[in-house]
Amino acid sequence: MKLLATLLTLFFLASNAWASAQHGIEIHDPWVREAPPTARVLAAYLQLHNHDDKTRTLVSVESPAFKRVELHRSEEKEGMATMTRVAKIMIAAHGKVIFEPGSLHIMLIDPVTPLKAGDKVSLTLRFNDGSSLDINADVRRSGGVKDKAHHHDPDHSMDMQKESHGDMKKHEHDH
Ligand SMILES: [Cu+2]
Repeated sequence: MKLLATLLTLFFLASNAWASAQHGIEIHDPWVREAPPTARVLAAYLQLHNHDDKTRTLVSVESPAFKRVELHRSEEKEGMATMTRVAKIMIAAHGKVIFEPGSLHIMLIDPVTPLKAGDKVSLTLRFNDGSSLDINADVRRSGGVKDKAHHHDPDHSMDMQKESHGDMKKHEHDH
């Protein structure tokens, strides 16, 4: 049983997914968007899967790499991108919640040291039942998803174009 647990851990680490048998929560593909070294705020994204028969509620996230961490949702209101703080996030039984650019994100405030692509950020996800889950998020340039909330960086839109080219090529190969 212990060996199985070790093998499962290795599997999840290799596929960049984290699971907690304790409460049936699985985290997929956590990543932090790289920002200029002077940035005071970064955003983390991930997918939360709930394999349990009960709703799970994420109440907070902590990281030793940041002074403060908040749960946020980006929205477009009357053509303006806004961010609202979210107190908790419910993950329905056998449901999933996706944190992605332009929508839900984990707001990482005041980095202890500047982070760059390739670095790892450890995050602790806390749930309302007192349980928690430790994960590592990769710092990356972009997730390839269009981000309406942080669209003011001209260099960044060039990255987006490069990425969508890459995706198109991949699709051609698939056919
Ligand atoms: Cu935010």
